[in-house]
Order: sequence, then C-alpha cells, then structure tokens
Amino acid sequence: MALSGFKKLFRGLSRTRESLTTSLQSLVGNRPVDEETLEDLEVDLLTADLGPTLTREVVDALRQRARKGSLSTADLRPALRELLLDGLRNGAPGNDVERQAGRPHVVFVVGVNGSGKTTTIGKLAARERSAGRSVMMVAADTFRAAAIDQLQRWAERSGSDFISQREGADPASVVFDGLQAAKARGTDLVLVDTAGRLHTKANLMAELEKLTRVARKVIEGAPDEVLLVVDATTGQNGLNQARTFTQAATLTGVVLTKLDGTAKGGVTLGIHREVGIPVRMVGVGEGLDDLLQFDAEAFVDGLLGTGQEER
Ligand SMILES: Nc1nc2c(ncn2[C@@H]2O[C@H](COP(=O)(O)OP(=O)(O)O)[C@@H](O)[C@H]2O)c(=O)[nH]1
Ligand SMILES: [Mg+2]
Repeated sequence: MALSGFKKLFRGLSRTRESLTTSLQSLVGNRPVDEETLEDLEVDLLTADLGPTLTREVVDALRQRARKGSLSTADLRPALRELLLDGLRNGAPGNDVERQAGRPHVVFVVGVNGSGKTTTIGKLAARERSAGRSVMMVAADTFRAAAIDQLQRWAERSGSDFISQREGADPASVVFDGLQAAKARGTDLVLVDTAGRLHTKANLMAELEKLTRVARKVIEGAPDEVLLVVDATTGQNGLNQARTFTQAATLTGVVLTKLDGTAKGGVTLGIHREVGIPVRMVGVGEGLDDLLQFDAEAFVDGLLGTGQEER
C-alpha cells in the first residue's frame, strides 16, 4: 500500500528528528526549564541546520518564558512547536502561484548541479499528468548530453512532451523553441530544466535574465514561477545557495530535496525564515511520487515527533 504523504514525510524526517530531539528526549520528570537545557536545545537546533536567526528567535522566546518561571520541561515540546510555526508565518507567504487561463504556465527550475532539478521536474510532471493536464519539458541544461537524456527519460516515464537541442546549444534558444511549441500545442505546464554550473553571481544573473527575456518574447509574463531546488543534505551551504539565487533572480519558491536520510532537514525552515522565499515542496525519495507539497504544520510535527497520532 502506498504511504500517505504525512507518513512519508515523517519517515523522511527521522534522522533530523532524532538529532533535533536528543535534548528533549533526555528530559525526565517535570521540572522548570533551566539554562543548561536551553543551551542543549540551542545546539540541537543549530545542528539540525535551522539556521542562526530562527534558532535565536526560538531559544530567546523560550528563555523569557523560563525566566518568568512559566516553562516546565513538559511544556517544552509544545512551546517549541508553536514558536517554529510562528517563525514560519513570519518568514514568507506560502500561497501557490495562480495559473493564467488560455496559455501555458511556465516554470523555470534552477539550482546548483546535483541538487535534484531534473528529478523534481520528473515528479512534478507525473503529478500534473495524473491530474489530466499536459506537460512539456524543456532541456535548457545543455552542458552534458547525459543531462538531456536523463530529462528525456523522465518525459517518457511521465507521458510529457520533450523539447531539446544538441549538447552545448544555447539554452535561450532551447527555451525559445520549447515555449513556441508549447504555445502552439496549448500545453498546460512547461517545465524548464536549467544548468547549475554558473560560476559567478553575475554570470548566473546574466544567464537567467537572458532566459527570461527570451521566454517573454514568446509568452507575455513568463516565467510564472522560478523554483529553486536545494539539496537539504548540504545544510547551511544550501542556505547560502538560496541567498545567491535570490540575488540573481526573482524566486517564487524553493523545493528542498533529499530530506530522506539527512539529519539537516531543519534547513528547510531556515531557508523559509532567513531567506524569505516560501518552501513549496519537499523531496523525500527518488520515486515519481516522492514529492510532497510543503505543509508547515506537518513539517514541524515531523521534526518534533508531535501530532502524528491524528494523521
Ligand atoms: N534520496 C533522494 N534522492 C534524490 C531526491 N531528489 C533527487 N535525488 C537524487 O539526486 C541526484 C541528482 O539529481 P538530479 O535531478 O540529476 O539533479 P540536477 O543536477 O539538479 O538535475 C540523483 O541521483 C537523484 O536521484 C530526493 O528527494 N531524495
Ligand atoms: Mg539535471
């Protein structure tokens, strides 16, 4: 039987949860929270890569309550849950980008090499196809022939159209071709796979601007979304990637991949809070249905081991 989204998320977050809840686990009995407990918790939060801003916010708030004498060890986990959810609400708005009727919805997928862009495109396409909508994949990562072939296999697997040119072709030219074809065919969703090997910020910015200019020549207002894909296993490095990409492009959302098997899943919250781009989806495996819509409550529950009974 297929696992429910929450079970998959819960399982995927197990290593992060173990590392995050070490200090909570060791609390026996019910007593007032002391400074040592807060310091242990702070280390756990930083180790799980929640990032300094969110960690400081959360620990400071808990410390204030502890000083007033209104925080016992039994309250710690529910208090932490509320504070993390508050932190997320203060981070970035999480609304989905609306689709315009009568023209293809265009999504650029960006991120460093190996972060999981092509795989995420495959999963997104599968989801869209099973909802009965048409998809086109555009192979604008032209650096290696293998990357183009990999995208083509995902197109075949998901029943999506596929547009590519030869290895080394100008990505902007592939985007132009792809969008023209999508417009002519009335495709619902266009997923553009881009290259992640752009060494400097200026270089990255220039490349993304060029792809945007070309896309707009074909479809007014394109791209509708620019999704940044970040490998969660890279922890704080992923946070830095998110910062660089926000400076180079107007991102509409982040996808955190490889949450399965990492203890650094807290970076998902860190990016949301510190970089201010909403996390839209999380990847919890290599399969077609291993992409989950981001849900702040489910995520925090998965991190803390709270609330799992109700689902
Ligand atoms: N475990 C796991 N592996 C993933 C996930 N997403 C992608 N991968 C793997 O990460 C590797 C790089 O992915 P790819 O899509 O080629 O990255 P790209 O270079 O950004 O296009 C591949 O081996 C994928 O199977 C995920 O959510 N979980
Ligand atoms: Mg790729």
